[in-house]
Amino acid sequence: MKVLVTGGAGFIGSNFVHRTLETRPDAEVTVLDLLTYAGSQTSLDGVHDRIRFVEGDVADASLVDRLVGEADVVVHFAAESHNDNSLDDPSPFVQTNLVGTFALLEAVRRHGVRYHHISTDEVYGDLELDDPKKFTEDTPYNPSSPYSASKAGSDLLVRAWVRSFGIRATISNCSNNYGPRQHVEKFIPRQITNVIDGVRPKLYGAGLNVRDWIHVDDHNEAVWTIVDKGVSGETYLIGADGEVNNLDVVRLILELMGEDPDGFDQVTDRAGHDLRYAIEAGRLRQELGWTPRYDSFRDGLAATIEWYRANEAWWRPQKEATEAKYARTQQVLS
Ligand code: NAD
Ligand code: TDX
Repeated sequence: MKVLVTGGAGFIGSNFVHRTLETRPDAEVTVLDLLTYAGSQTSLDGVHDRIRFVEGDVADASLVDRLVGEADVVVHFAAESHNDNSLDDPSPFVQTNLVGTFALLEAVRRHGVRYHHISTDEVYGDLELDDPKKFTEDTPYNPSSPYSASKAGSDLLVRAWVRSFGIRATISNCSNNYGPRQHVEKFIPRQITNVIDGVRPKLYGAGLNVRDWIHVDDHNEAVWTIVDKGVSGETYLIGADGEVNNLDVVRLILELMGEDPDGFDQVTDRAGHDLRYAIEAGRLRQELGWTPRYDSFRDGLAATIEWYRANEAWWRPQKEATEAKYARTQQVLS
């Protein structure tokens, strides 16, 4: 099976490539990645000689047309992915997430290739802390940030191309991922690498916001389950019942790293900060038989900390510029 993986040099995409090569000996992988600030060739160390790597833009229609024409299936991870960046400059989010998805859909339509669209639970907006309901496939779209609006728009393009043009496509909306090779701009790697550097973790506001954490390998296993067994035109939510608030995550990181659990700073909150995400993944579990393998967030987080300790050469080049950018907008409050 010839698999075109867009964004395969990023966090989730690179883990998808590693896992695919480990578990699917028949897969021939092509990665299409623009190598933005978020993409790194070193995330594919160990597999360079087993894949084809194409440096390029998912919004480049002629390049995309050629690569899609050579594939059996497209798994589209490439995106601008960070909410804070989308508040600073939304422009690349519209270009990559909307125009890029449009280019892929047109190529998929021309070539009749199977397409899987990677999306996020953020398209559904946020929940109150005490809301007994979680997001389901039927929850109305209500995105908050330029990032989540651009992802929501890209999902709607996919749905329209299924209905209007009959393309063979599925969509998955997953909750917050953690694990190896995640950029240090994101919450968990930022705090781990801060602690390694002797810097106090930075919590937005009071830290009561809840995220529904899932290990990246569980996400990627779910993606393969949907590619193999999903019904075209359907959306599947991916989540592993991992709700934790940010304050508890920071305290756990500090504890696991042998520091005082109260040794963090509260900093300026994110504008429009979503309060809570929570996924009901019943369709994926019952209809397609997927179950997550990582059942302990504490153990998964401890392994992730070990990965960052052992792979400083991977993250060190990103760290200074990332913190300099945050320093322009975030002040320590207490
Ligand atoms: P990431 O920022 O780590 O990686 C994105 C990758 O896409 C990078 O390698 C980057 O170089 C590449 N890219 C960016 N613009 C491109 C373009 N125009 N053309 C080609 N390549 C381009 O992102 P991630 O966290 O791995 O997220 C991957 C996907 O999963 C995204 O679609 C995101 O919306 C979705 N998602 C992420 C999470 C999460 O917790 N990180 C959760 C749910 C869904
Ligand atoms: O330094 C920080 N301190 C902090 O308290 C950072 C970077 C974040 N936070 C908070 C904001 C969020 O409540 O932690 C939470 C997680 O933040 P992010 O890692 O930026 O993730 P989030 O905004 O929840 O979005 C993530 O999950 C959904 C991914 O970045 C998206 O790509 C995905 O769609």
